[in-house]
Amino acid sequence: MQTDFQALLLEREEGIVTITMNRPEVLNALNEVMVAELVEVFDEVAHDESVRCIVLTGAGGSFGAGQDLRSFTQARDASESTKASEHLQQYHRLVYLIQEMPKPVLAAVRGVAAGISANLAFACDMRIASDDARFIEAFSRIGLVPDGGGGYFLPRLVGLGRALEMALLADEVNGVEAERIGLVNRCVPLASFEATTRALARRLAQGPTRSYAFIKELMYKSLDLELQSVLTLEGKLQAMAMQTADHREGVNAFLQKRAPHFEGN
Ligand code: LHQ
Repeated sequence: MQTDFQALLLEREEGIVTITMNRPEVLNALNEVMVAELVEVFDEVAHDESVRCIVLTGAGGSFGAGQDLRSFTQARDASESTKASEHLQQYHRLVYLIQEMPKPVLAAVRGVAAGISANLAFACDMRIASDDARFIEAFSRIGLVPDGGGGYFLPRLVGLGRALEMALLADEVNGVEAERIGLVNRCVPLASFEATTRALARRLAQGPTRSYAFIKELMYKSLDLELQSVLTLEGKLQAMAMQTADHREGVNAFLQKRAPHFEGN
């Protein structure tokens, strides 16, 4: 796996790949290079069976400040490839890659997560925040609509009322409040943020990875299906899960009164 990136740091350990957005001087705002590199890495880890959990985070005390407005404006003024649809295509690829990733993707958010950066966190499977986290659906501050899947994930995470409030007012939601309204799974003190993130990632990386992939497929597809189709899909996925070695290991471990050791297949 390539590790030499301009705008990302990549760390790989214990089946966990940590992707760190790394432009701290602009609070990890996303430019074209960073988005292209994110697409490349997410695409690569999707096919790497030795990777069993992905952590997305930011360098230097922030998660990300959204689209880099300076480089975006410069490119637009130079009328480079800035038709909104072209620009968004890369973000949409990224959202699909996260959704279709056959293993868990955990967003680890400390500091600010604004605009598209916040929405990328919302597209992940789980979110852990530090108590200094600040989520800002910043789009309406600059006369835009939530992009990068925000219009899909946000109302599904917090309900339509809170989603509309966050998008219309673009006020900050802090980590504690984010946990209270279900925007993040856990909010932890900054001092224990890294250790807690690591422990959760390790736990996910040691889980039954194929079952996790099936769970993701079931849950995400269910959002757009009626009951009958969900039950049909459930049957198909359960049949596949029952063929896995980790299913057999889980049952054996239970019967033998020991902890399971999942290999991810
Ligand atoms: C930045 C940025 C930034 C560049 C901080 N860009 N430099 C957009 C456009 C078109 C099509 C498609 O999609 C999108 C998607 C989006 O993401 S729209 C939303 C874009 N993001 C924003 O509107 C947020 C802009 N940033 C802010 O409002 C503040 O910086 C926040 C609230 C995030 C943080 O505030 P502070 O903690 O007070 O930090 P700061 O403002 O002092 O920022 C530190 C530095 O980072 C500063 O640079 P400087 O050279 O002055 O020290 C900022 O200019 C730079 N920076 N965000 N998005």
